[in-house]
Amino acid sequence: MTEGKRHIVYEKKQRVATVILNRPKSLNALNTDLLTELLDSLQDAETDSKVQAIVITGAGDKAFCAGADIEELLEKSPLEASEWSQWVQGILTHLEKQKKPVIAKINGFCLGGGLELAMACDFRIATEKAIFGQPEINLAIIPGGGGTQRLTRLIGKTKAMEMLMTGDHIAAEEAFRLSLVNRIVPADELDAAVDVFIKRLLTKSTVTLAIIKDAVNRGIEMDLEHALQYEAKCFGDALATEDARKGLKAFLVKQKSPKV
Ligand code: CO8
Repeated sequence: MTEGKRHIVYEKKQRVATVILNRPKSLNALNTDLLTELLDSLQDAETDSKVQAIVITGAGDKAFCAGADIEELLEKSPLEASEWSQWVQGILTHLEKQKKPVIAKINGFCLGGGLELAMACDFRIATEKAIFGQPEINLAIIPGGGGTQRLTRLIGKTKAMEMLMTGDHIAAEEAFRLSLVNRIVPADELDAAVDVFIKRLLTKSTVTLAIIKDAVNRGIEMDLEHALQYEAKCFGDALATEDARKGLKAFLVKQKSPKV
């Protein structure tokens, strides 16, 4: 399943596709080849109907991802940098729009482009030792993979501005307090914690999960009036599904919903 891939390990097991960023010697830094392979893996996971959830993680025990590959960045002209930023943003937006739930399993440093990647996922589950940050300012550059925007939306302007302008790292506990991550667990419990979380999701209606995801992600970009209208449309879409018919009827005869 990883044929032709040098910087990504891609596996599919029991309805879950796992994408491992695999450049541990560079703390899984994101270069163009890795990002191309990431996109390719995501497209496969999206189109494979057997896959119902996606996990993204980093190889080794030191880093999820330490950001964009700094060596590669230095080679770019300003125009190339801007075009590359748009290309990366496109991949991360593609990831965010995946219908299937995506979990970032964060096993260490989660910095710069690495945090941008994690923020495009639906959930972030991290070890207690994980470290987060947007340190680009310390290189006199800025995040170009959506960091200035997604971080602000996730944790609010006050703390986002502080993280972006100081470049300071924050510990996992602080990331949890800021709602940047969903769970923090001891390192040796990370695999189990992600498995338990995914198993919960897999008991739910796949089509309804996709509708919730779309309603949240689109609604957050609208004013409340339009967002509520959109929610009402999604509510109708959900009710029209076979799963909703089964779920509602099951309740009335005091049975569990088929997938619960
Ligand atoms: N790019 C390239 N190589 C890296 C990177 C990186 N981002 N991070 C670490 N490495 C390499 C180091 O050069 C080192 O290589 P070598 O062994 O050959 O010297 C190896 O990984 C191990 O790193 P360290 O020796 O530095 O390990 P430490 O434990 O001492 O430090 C740190 C770990 C704190 C994570 C440190 O490596 C560090 O600060 N790394 C850079 C973090 C950073 O600044 N990230 C932001 C990069 S810019 C960016 O992400 C912009 C995003 C723009 C677009 C979005 C793309 C998706």
